[in-house]
Amino acid sequence: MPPRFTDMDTKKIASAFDFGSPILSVDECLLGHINNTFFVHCQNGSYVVQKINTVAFKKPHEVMSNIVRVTDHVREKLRMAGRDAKNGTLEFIKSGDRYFHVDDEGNHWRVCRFVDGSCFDSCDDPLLFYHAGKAFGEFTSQLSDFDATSLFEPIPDFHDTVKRYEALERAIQKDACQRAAECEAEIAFIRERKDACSFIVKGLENGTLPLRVTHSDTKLNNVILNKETGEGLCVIDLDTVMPGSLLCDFGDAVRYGASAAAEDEEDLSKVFIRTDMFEAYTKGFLAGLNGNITRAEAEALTEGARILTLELAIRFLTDYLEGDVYFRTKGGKHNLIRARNQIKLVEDIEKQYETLQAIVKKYL
Ligand code: GN1
Ligand code: MG
Repeated sequence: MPPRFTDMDTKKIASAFDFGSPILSVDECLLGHINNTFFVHCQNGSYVVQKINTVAFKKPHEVMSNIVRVTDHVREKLRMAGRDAKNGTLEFIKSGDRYFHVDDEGNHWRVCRFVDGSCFDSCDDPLLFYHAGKAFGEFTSQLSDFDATSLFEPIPDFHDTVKRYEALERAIQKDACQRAAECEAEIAFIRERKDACSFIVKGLENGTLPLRVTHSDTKLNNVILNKETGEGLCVIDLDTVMPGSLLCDFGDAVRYGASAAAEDEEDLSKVFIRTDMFEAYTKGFLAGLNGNITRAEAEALTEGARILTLELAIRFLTDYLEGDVYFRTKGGKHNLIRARNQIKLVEDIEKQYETLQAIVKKYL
């Protein structure tokens, strides 16, 4: 169980941030595997309060610097386009002269205004998934004139699949929890795909793939949709905004939202890519990008989906071997179940590769 928001926390937060009116109540948000998130309801409106996970994000000031710069840029773009700049991007509140507060126990807290809309952990409606894709595409497009190299890398080598692979090999060698024997089949599956791990990394290095500002965690539940129309309203969870490849943003979204099952579904017969959902996201993402995509990127979208799914399999398996130290789990074999699930999805993407490529081609 994640820690609850205590009365003490309420007092700390109320004295550190100016909410403009007293706190009436607090609810906990259970989505997300990294930070602890709470909804704080005040007389004048609601706020999202987060305790930043400083094990994952070792330099919170760099995370907040990225977020504030990027949201300012997006806000300006929305204003210029005559769109809803108030709800269209996150707005953080300062504590003194900083965008976070460190309490006496060393916890890092931050607060942003709550954006009212729908947030889904899963969906079966291609139109909603189209809108999610469009929102993430627009986000990339709005930042296409932002100097990606000026951003911090909040988690170094976050989507460096080669380094993720090497970390897995180290975890296998160390076998800190004597779990490697149980994972032989999964390890073999990943080892057979070692070469695929370098596709995006090399593309960025040799310039065949452009370096862009990426969101880097494009799960369906990281976008708020308009409650009435289903249209994209606000891209959230901006901790991992950093320089990278658009293929990671596309691939991560598809592996999560186009899968027929949740990321931790144990019954692998339920885990496969729904082609109608893949098509909806592709169409939306490309519409949102509005031409801000190169031929090389577009042709590699399916490969991006395969690699990101493989990367998550690698990360979940590494965490299982290391004793579940990174992702929040329900205990037991949760991370191994997630890794098996992602491996099944890689297999299915490989099986349906030609079909998925034909879908992408329809929209180019
Ligand atoms: C984490 O926090 P959340 O649930 O949005 C993780 C992502 C993974 C995802 C898997 C900072 O995202 O990279 O894809 O879990 N975020 C971080 O569900 O590691
Ligand atoms: Mg999230």
